[in-house]
Amino acid sequence: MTDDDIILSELPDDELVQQMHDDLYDGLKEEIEEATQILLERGWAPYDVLTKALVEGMRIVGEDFRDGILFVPEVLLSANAMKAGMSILRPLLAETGAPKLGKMVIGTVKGDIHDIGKNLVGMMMEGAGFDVVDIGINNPVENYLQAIEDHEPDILGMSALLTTTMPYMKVVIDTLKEKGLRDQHIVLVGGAPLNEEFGMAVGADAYCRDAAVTVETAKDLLKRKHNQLAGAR
Ligand code: B1M
Repeated sequence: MTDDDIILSELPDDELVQQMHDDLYDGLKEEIEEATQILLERGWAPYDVLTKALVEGMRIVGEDFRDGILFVPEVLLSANAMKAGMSILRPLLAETGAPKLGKMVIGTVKGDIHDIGKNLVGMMMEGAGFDVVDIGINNPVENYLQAIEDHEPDILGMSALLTTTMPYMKVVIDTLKEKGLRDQHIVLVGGAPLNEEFGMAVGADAYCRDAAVTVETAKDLLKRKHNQLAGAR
């Protein structure tokens, strides 16, 4: 049977998810959209579609990119297919009647154009009840400063996927310190090459391994900040 013969809606869940991994690998945007819809119609939680089908598929793409089996043009197609699936899930994940917990500005640092992880963090934060201002990719420090001035966020989030761009997070944090702004914001950093030690070394409040951890960390640190402020009164 060729891929053309496969009727996605006839596959059982486990085979459909497997097929989604293959379709993501092959950058098949329309198939990813269709399969995402099918899983939702079958009652899958949006978060499960995101993590089990899309993120896991991208992990496999990442391995073969690393090993020189896939190249930039192919990975771009995979990324576009992933984004198409994510845009179906986004409104569902963001559906929450809860009062707003706080505001986050998030962006990928200068020199870096990876945005899937950042977008996912933004989606999950919205879903958890935060207002999210996404300033996009390749952000010099001036963009972060401008966004802070414009939006007065509780939290500043930075993403970096390259070992060459992650040090730029320190440039942003040091500039916030110089301007006396650092203590007014919780600074969270994330991205595949980072770790806890790096987060501490650049002066962030926390390193967040993934989107779910970002949500928990943001809630926790915000609560602590509110408690501190209440205690100081
Ligand atoms: Co790029 N790339 N890429 N790439 N790419 C990596 C990062 C790489 C690890 C692949 C590899 O193994 N070789 C490698 C970096 C190696 C290194 O620095 N050590 C790499 C490279 C080398 C490059 C180029 C230099 C390739 C080239 O041109 N020769 C180039 C750089 C371009 C640039 O930025 N200047 C490049 C380009 C690209 C594409 C454009 C083709 C595409 C990006 C498309 C897009 O984003 N719109 C791409 C992709 C897709 C990848 C991989 C395959 C997948 C990244 C991804 O989307 N993952 C990646 C391989 C990998 O990571 N293993 C790779 C899925 C996503 C859900 O996970 O982004 O980790 P992730 O996000 C997670 C967490 O990290 C965390 O939560 C997210 C959700 O759970 N998180 C945060 C992320 N940001 C956060 C922010 C927070 C909190 C948590 O704020 C609070």
